[in-house]
Amino acid sequence: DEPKPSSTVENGPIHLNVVSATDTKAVEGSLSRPIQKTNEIMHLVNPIVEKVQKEGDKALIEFTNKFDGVKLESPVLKAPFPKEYFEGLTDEMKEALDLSMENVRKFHEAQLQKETLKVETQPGVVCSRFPRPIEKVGLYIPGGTAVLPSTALMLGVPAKVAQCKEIIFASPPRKSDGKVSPEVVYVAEKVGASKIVLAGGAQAVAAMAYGTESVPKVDKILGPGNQFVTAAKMYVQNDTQALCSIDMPAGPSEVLVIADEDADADFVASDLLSQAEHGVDSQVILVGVSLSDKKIQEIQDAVNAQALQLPRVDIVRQCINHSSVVRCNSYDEAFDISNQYAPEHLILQIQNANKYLPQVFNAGSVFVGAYTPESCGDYSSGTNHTLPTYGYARQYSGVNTSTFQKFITAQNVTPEGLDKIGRAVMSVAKVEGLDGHRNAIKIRMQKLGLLPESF
Ligand code: HSO
Ligand code: ZN
Repeated sequence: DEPKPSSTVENGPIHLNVVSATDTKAVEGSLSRPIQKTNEIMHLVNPIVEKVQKEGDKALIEFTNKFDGVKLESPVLKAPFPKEYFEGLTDEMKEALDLSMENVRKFHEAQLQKETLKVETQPGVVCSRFPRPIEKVGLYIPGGTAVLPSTALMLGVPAKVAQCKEIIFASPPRKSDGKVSPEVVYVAEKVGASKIVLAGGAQAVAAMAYGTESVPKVDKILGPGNQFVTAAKMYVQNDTQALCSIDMPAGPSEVLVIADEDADADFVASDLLSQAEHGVDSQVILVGVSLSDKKIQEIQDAVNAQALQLPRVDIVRQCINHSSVVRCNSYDEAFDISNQYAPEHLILQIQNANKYLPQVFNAGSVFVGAYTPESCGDYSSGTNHTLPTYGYARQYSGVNTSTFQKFITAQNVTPEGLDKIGRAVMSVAKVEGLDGHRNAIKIRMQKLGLLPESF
C-alpha cells in the first residue's frame, strides 16, 4: 500500500521551497494538489470488483493470494477472535489503545443525537425527526508498511456509540503469517466487531458492498485507503446493485501550519514532518505570518535535522521536496490562504491562537496552540482523524457519530391542520398537473365538511 522510497532524490538538505504570498503564480503552484488519476485506476479496479461480486469468496481468496501473497482457507475471521490473533499485544499497548478509545468514546458519545426533534409548523401539523443507526457498516483498515490500529478505533468507536447492529472490519493480512496486527484485532473486539475480513484493496471493498458466502453485505463502507480502495468505494457507491454509501472521497493526507515569529521552530518542523512521513504524496504547507529570515532558516534547519533522524526519511525527503513555506504579512492573509486551500489539518502556532477560530471556514480539524500537535488528534485526544482531504473540507465534515446514523422524518396532521395547509397543497398540485395529489386532500376536506362537494 505504501509508496516506495525513490532512490532518485538527491541527498542534499531537506528544505521547503519558500514563496511569497504576493507571487500569486507561485502560491497557486504550492497549493495545488496532485491530480488523481481516477479514470485510469478504474480500468484496473472494475474487473476486480465484478469478479468478487460474481464469484464471492473464491475470488476474494484468489485476489488475496495474488496481491498480498497470502493463501487463506477462509477470508473471514469470526468473533470471538482466536487467542493466537492477540499474540504480541503488550499491556502498554492495551493501555494506550484503551486511553485513546475512551477519549474518542467520550467525545463521540457527546455528539450522539438521540432525541426526536418535534416542531408544530401550524396548529395540527406536527413534523418530527428521529435518528436511527445505519444497520451494517464495513470499516476498512489499510495495511502496508504502517499498522493502523488508530484508524480502527477512529471508525469502530463511533460506530459502536451510534449502535450500529453489525460492525465488520476489513484489513489485508500480513505476508509473514497471514494475520492482521493484534492491535487491530484488539480494537475490533473492543468495539464489538462481528467479523474481520482478511482482505485489502478493491476486493475487500467489493466483498463488503455485495456480500459473499462469508462476508455480510454492508450498508456503508468507511475508511481510508490507497487509490484502488478509493476507486472501488466510488464504484460501489454508484452501483444500485450494491446499494451502499461511503464516508467521503479520499486523497493524500495534508497539513497546513500557520506560524508567527513567536512559534518554536522545532515544534513547527515536527508538525510538518509528522504529516510528511505519511507518504510521498502528502502535502505539507507552512504559512508564515511576518516571519523573519532568521526564523525561516531556523525552521528549515530543524526540518532537516529532525528528518534525518526519522526511519521514514526517504518518504519525508520526497514529500518535503514538493512542500512550501508561503510568506505573508498578516494573520488575515494567512487565514485567507488557509480557507482557500481547505486543509485536512490546520495547525495554529501563533499568539492567542484560540482567538482566531472564528476566522476558520474550511478545514477538517484545527490544532490550536503550541502544545497541540496533530499527533494528539491522530491518536488519543478524542477528535476523529478520518477527515476530508483534497479540498473537500469545503463541503464535507470529518467522520463523526452522525456519520453512522441516518434521520427519519415523520408527520401527523389533524383535521385542523389539514384545514390550515390543504388549500395550499391543492394549489401547488394543480400547477404541477398532479391531480391525484390534489384529490388526496380534496376527498378528506370534503368529508370533513371543510370544502363544498362541488369544489
Ligand atoms: N494523520 C492521518 C491519521 C493517522 N496518523 C493515522 C497516524 N496514524 C490522517 O488524518
Ligand atoms: Zn498522522
